[in-house]
Amino acid sequence: MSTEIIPENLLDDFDTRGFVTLPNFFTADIVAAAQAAIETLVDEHATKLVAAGKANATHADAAFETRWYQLHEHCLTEAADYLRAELHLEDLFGVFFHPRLLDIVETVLGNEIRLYPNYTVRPKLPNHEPTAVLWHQDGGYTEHWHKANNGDVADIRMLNVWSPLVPARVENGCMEFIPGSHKLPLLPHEEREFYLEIPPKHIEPLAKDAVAIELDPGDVVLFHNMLCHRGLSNQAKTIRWSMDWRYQDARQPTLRKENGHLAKSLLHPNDVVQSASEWASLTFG
Ligand SMILES: O=C(O)CCC(=O)C(=O)O
Repeated sequence: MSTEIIPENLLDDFDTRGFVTLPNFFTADIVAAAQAAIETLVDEHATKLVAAGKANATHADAAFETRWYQLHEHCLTEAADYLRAELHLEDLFGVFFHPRLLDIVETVLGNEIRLYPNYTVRPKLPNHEPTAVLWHQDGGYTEHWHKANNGDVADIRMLNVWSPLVPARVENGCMEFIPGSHKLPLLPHEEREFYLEIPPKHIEPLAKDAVAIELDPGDVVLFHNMLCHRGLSNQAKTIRWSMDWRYQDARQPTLRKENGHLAKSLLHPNDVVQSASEWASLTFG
């Protein structure tokens, strides 16, 4: 593997702060393909909503940034907060299995890499509590929902990736990170109506150092599984579409019932997802 493709100081920054941003990482054609893939899903969804009498039109000419809201205007409580099982689309292969991204992931995780069974597209609606993600460490979810124990979670070697499909700013609900918080053990997570949350007494002393991660389509941020982070609420009038996914050292258990999909491997090269059509033939899990 050539080292010149690895941004300078990536490993140092990642180790110190728990995250690193890669501006302009995906080329315009990869971003356009991902947006088109999501538009196809929105189209299918629109047809179903109209057929069910929940939307009065498919709003086919509406902009990507507004259509999801227009479709759900009369059934907001039914709007999906995220899309997961739907993401086995040929046009998303270039994102999840991006060779240069996987080379960078390899420098952190080693050469056995799985796409972890938690890959998501989020349409964050304006002023919509179910899509404002509260302070958490990803490990908190694995422990709480998947009954892993705290120690197992802390040992998981995972790299999270987040990339917007529209410009993400504080106003429309970008991510916020607490630099260095990945070095903490797993903090308590309490169940709220829509998400888990690190309770105020644990997070408030840390949150004064939080930084907003404002990114444009094509930009990518890599962050540690134990980093304290949240997705702000969307105060704008348009939808904040984004993607988040994770890679894990494939030699470890996922601590979930799903096994994910192999992205890179010297030990089992034949089990690596090879092509867009193979990705589209697989299912979430
Ligand atoms: O996109 C968001 O608002 C939250 C995403 C998140 O918490 C994550 O990727 O772990």
